Amino acid sequence: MCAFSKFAFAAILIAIAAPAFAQATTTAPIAVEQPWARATPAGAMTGAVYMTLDNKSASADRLTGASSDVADKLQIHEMTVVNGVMQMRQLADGLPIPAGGSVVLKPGSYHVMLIGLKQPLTPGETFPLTLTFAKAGNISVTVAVQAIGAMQDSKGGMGDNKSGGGMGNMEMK
Ligand SMILES: [Cu+2]
Repeated sequence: MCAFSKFAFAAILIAIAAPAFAQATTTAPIAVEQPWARATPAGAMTGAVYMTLDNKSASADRLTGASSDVADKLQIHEMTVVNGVMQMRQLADGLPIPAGGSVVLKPGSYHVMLIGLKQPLTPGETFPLTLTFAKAGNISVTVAVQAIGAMQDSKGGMGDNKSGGGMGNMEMK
C-alpha cells in the first residue's frame, strides 16, 4: 500500500513536470501523448495501452519495453488482419520511432500489451506506466482507463475495428 502510494505520487510529479520539459526541446526527446487503456471485463488476463509517441529529436529511437504494477509482463505488440482474422505479434526489436516523426499506438494497430493483469482495469482510474526507449531511456506516464468499448481517447483519433468485438477474435502468434 505504502510503496504503491509513493510510486503513484512519483508518477504524478513526473506528469506535472512533463509539460515543463516539453518546452525545452533538448531535454525531452520523446513526448508521450494521451496514454490510455481500454477497460477490461472481470477475469480478463490481458489488456492494452495506447498513446502517441512523438520523437522531437533529430535521431531515430525505438520503444523497446515497458513496465507497470498492473500486470506481470508487458510487451510491445503489432496487430494485423490476416485473412480476416486479427492477429498480433510481439515486436522483438521494439517499435521504431523516426527522427522528428510520431507513431500512433491505437486499437487494431500497435499497442503495449499487458499480460497477466493483476486486477481489472476500471473506467476512470489511472495507473503508472514506464516506457523504455533505446536512446531516450525510461519515461514514466500516467495511463487513463477508458470504457471497454472505447476505440479512441477523449480527444479523437480513429479506430478501425468495424466489428466492435474488441479482443474477442484475436489470435496470439
Ligand atoms: Cu497484443
